[in-house]
Amino acid sequence: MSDNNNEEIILEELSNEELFELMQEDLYDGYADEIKEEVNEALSRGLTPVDILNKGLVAGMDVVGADFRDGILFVPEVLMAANAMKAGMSILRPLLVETGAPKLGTAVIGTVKGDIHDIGQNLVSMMWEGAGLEVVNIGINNSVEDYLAAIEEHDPDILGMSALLTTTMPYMKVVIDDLVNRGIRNELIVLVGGAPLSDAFAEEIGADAYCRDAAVAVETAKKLIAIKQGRL
Ligand code: B1M
Repeated sequence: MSDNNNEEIILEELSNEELFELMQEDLYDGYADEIKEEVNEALSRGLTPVDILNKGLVAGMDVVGADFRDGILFVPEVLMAANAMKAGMSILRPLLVETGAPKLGTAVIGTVKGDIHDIGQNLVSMMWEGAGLEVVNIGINNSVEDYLAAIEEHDPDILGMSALLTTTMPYMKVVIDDLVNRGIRNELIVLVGGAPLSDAFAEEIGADAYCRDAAVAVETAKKLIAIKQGRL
């Protein structure tokens, strides 16, 4: 989709399906400004933030991921797509987090050492905030010491860790083993996520659960906090 083509498109005239398709194409092309306009148009039609996220932005990023894997796209293009994704998420964020849900507890979340992918964990942070968790997002490339410092400072109910690379996911076990050695593992609910993980991996490293996506992260957090607080 070129800028010229975009100028000819009147967003208001598109069907919802066509609008989602345009969002996917513009995300692929890394057009942050266009993505913002399209997200705003979708919102003005009463489409829900979750639908806009999943049917527009995440669906576009899935295509980016496949073409990156197949050598059709390279890091600079993927970075532009990631920027466009963040531009769209910045509009949706306040809508996703301000649901007035009662406070559930506190969570610390961060991507593990060696890994700079943060879109997924930012999304989980937003959805957790929307569900009533106070979320401390410590960003990317976190060492054991970074996680420990955040745990000490914020005393969370949940520790969330994200990894998108097969080479960085083993670091989650390094963090959990350290928590065990310090005798604080059982004070925390440890949830892990990221595309290359699985339920079996989470069990193997001693996490409480693997969360396939942000919606599962919300359900799992609510359930395990209720158990921790003796409500289930
Ligand atoms: Co990278 N990258 N990347 N990348 N990148 C992947 C992950 C890859 C699968 C692409 C591919 O080959 N198809 C591949 C990994 C292969 C592997 O390990 N098996 C890969 C690679 C190889 C690399 C580099 C090594 C490339 C290179 O330099 N040669 C490099 C590594 C850098 C590093 O981390 N050290 C690299 C770099 C990058 C960019 C910087 C260009 C950019 C990241 C920008 C950013 O995040 N700010 C990038 C991107 C964007 C991707 C893809 C295309 C998209 C990731 C994404 O944002 N998805 C990705 C391909 C893919 O995943 N299909 C790819 C959208 C997001 C909403 O989904 O992150 O899965 P996701 O999050 C989901 C769930 O997984 C879950 O909930 C989220 C929302 O539903 N979840 C959690 C995630 N974290 C959670 C934590 C929780 C709970 C749930 O805690 C409780």
